[in-house]
Amino acid sequence: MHAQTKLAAIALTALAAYVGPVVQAQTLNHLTTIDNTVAAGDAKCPDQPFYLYSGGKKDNYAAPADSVYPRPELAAFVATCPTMSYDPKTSNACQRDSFNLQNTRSVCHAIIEFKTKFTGDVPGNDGFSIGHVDGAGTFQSVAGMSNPYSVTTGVQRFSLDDAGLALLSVQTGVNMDKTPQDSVLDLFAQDDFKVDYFHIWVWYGKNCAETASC
Ligand SMILES: [Ca+2]
Ligand SMILES: [Ca+2]
Ligand SMILES: [Ca+2]
Repeated sequence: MHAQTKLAAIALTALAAYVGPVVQAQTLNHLTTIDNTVAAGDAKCPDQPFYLYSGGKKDNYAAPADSVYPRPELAAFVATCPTMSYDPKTSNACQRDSFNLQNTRSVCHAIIEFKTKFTGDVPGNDGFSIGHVDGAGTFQSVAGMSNPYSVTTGVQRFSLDDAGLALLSVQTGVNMDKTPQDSVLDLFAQDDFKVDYFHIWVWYGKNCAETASC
């Protein structure tokens, strides 16, 4: 093949390979890339071990699907949207999973990590949130983002900012008002992507009975 023609063919092949969702802006809510390593959490909270809560296996979306375990309140949230497991290609479905947290502590530091990829029909209107569905059925947001797949199809890792840590502390009983059954972190995401796994590392701190700063 003539050299110039060959270059044009390579360019066309590259263009054809890049057929995916239009890149959408990702807006972070109480998330930051600062201090998003375990070493940073250990340094911020030197007297505390971390707890790692996990949903799904880190298996690059491999079959079989990895189970989700949403509690009833989360399963009922936007019940018209079908719940998806971790891993399968998904369109117009919702990711729901619940994690039982400690219930008499503040949060000193927290990191989330997940892997996701766009697989559905309409990009640009999707979201990924962690929080808590309260007794009235309202999702009390702690942190999250729009268009979770838009920056990379690889692993993403963030830490919670100070406001996010304060919101998570409320869910983990800093005010000494949470029962174990209600100290749960809910993950809710929708609706055109697949998720390989979700991890959250939490370093706990003191509660209002132990500190004068509450
Ligand atoms: Ca799997
Ligand atoms: Ca969508
Ligand atoms: Ca997986």
